[in-house]
Amino acid sequence: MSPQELESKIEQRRAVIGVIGLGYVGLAVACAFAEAGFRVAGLDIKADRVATINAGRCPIEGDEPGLSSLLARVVASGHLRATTEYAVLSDADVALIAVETPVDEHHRPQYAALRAAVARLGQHLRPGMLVIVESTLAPRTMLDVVAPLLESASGLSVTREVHLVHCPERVMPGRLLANLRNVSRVVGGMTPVAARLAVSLYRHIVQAELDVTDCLTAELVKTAENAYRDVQIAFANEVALLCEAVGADVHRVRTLVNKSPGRHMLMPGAGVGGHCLPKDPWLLIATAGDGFQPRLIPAARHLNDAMPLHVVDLVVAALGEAGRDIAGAKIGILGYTYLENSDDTRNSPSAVTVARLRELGAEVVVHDPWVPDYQGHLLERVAGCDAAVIMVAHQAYRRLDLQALRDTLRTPILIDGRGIFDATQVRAAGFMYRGIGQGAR
Ligand code: SAJ
Repeated sequence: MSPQELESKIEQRRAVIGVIGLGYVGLAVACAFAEAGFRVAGLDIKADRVATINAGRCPIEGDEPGLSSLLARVVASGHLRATTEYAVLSDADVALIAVETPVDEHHRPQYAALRAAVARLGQHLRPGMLVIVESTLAPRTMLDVVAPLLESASGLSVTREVHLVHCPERVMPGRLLANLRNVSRVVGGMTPVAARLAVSLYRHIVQAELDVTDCLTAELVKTAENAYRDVQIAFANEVALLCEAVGADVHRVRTLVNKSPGRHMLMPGAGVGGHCLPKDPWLLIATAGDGFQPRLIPAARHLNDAMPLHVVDLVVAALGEAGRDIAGAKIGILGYTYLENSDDTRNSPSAVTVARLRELGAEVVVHDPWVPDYQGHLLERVAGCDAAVIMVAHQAYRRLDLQALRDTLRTPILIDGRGIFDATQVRAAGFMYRGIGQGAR
């Protein structure tokens, strides 16, 4: 199939698209292309996930506006079918890879899923196909891992016989379809023709800009945009720790800093969780090699990862002032998701705080209105606790009845990990109050 033939198949929506990996990224993009009128074969190794999708049900938990109804529609219309069989790719004109690319405990990229997907795709690759990798990749992964593996598995050249592109996803839990449609995308082509074909494809589902570049630049943009945010948050956290040390209120400082032109200091907090920020900075610097030793980006990661433990320090100090030891104390953790008003618990900072408190001998109860295991009546859950610790800025916690909370605790300590309370008001309600970045007593 020539590029011209593929381009006209794409233009006329006759191109058959295979999407490998039906997680929150792959499933959303599979549904979007199906909605645009393409025939889409979704591929996943999890047979139960495949069965759920073919039954027209969405396997993604949480509140994803429009996704469940869209999935039901495109499955009913026959535009989307899921399978575990890679053989369906033999009929595909486009193959899109959206599998996980985690890092291990040493922060090194784990490409087992990516390698498996590329190798199995290679066995069904035909000349003229367009292959797009949406997974987030360390710089040079397309050149050093994906391209060689695809060529050896297929016997085809990724510069002359097939078209290879890296188009990193920019979705966000809770806004999967909205981001997919409205956020600009970087289209990194192994060749200009590949990039042009990918642009003609994405034009069917993306209303925002499609910025054409090369694969390496696309890898750097995605990982750098998240490392950038992680460093910004780490800066806010370091200023918060400084404010505690010198007896100031970081929220007042931040408000006034942000009145200075061009300043946008982010919020200090109890930690940085989720599927992007804890991982992408490590991917960004993973292939730096000996010629370059990153300092700022790892330091920011370590600083942010220390914040859930800093919350424990605040709890221990407050208990000490109240004459209680952490061992044998009962601590109520409010919030277990990684983000406010979300049900997503991936890389939850609260998990780190809870583990450490238990290591120190505390009994810990967890409440979170968005997590089935931790739902329930808040005041009942934290009754008899020696401290209530705000780990997530859920709307439900902003409306807390402080007097009722004070009456149900055994020791009236409130630790504010997300700056959602006014220290003066909390103290007026009879609490001992400690907040991240709030050194003023
Ligand atoms: N956080 C802070 N302080 C802040 C902002 C966030 O401590 O000022 C914490 C949050 O509590 C959370 C973590 O950082 O634990 C991540 O929060 P996030 O708002 O960055 O949300 P994410 O992880 O879903 O980030 C996504 C990313 N989007 C993609 O990867 C496509 C990120 O690039 C976006 O910048 C971010 O959404 C966004 O702007 O909403």
